[in-house]
Amino acid sequence: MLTQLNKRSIVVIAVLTVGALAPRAVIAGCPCNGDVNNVSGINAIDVAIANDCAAGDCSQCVNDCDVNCDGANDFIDTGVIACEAQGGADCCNRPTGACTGAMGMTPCAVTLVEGCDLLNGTYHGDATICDGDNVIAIPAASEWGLVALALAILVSATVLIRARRRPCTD
Ligand SMILES: [Ca+2]
Ligand SMILES: [Ca+2]
Repeated sequence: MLTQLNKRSIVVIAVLTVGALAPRAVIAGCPCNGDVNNVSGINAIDVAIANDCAAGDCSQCVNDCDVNCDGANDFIDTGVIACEAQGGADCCNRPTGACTGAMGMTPCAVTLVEGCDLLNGTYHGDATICDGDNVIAIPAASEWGLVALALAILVSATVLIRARRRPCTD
């Protein structure tokens, strides 16, 4: 029999594993419109406006500053606009990573490489995220798969062993 703690641990591990393995959702119908001030197409001013919004001041957003339609105004939107301003394609579905030292962003911010470069930050690679001000690397999906498989085998073995031992205990 699994204890409550074990059940909770398994649920947490499963959620983390599924989250890490799941591809970024493509939000149907999202216009991915980087022209957030609705003036002069998409340029560095839109980047600055979205950056301000991610930092808490969305007063200059005429169009929605949640450019990738994920429900959050963050530095990923800044990166999406920077990508579009530089003529990039499919910017709302590009990989993201941790960026440090970029103008107007938090000390460590998750964004697109285009946004990080445009704001003179250091991009740490697509498989990185921020833990507060620090950059951490996410294991590749294959590594997560192996971890999940190893945990599943361990849990199954534990359950089987306990089930066989139960009549002799208590
Ligand atoms: Ca504009
Ligand atoms: Ca967003």
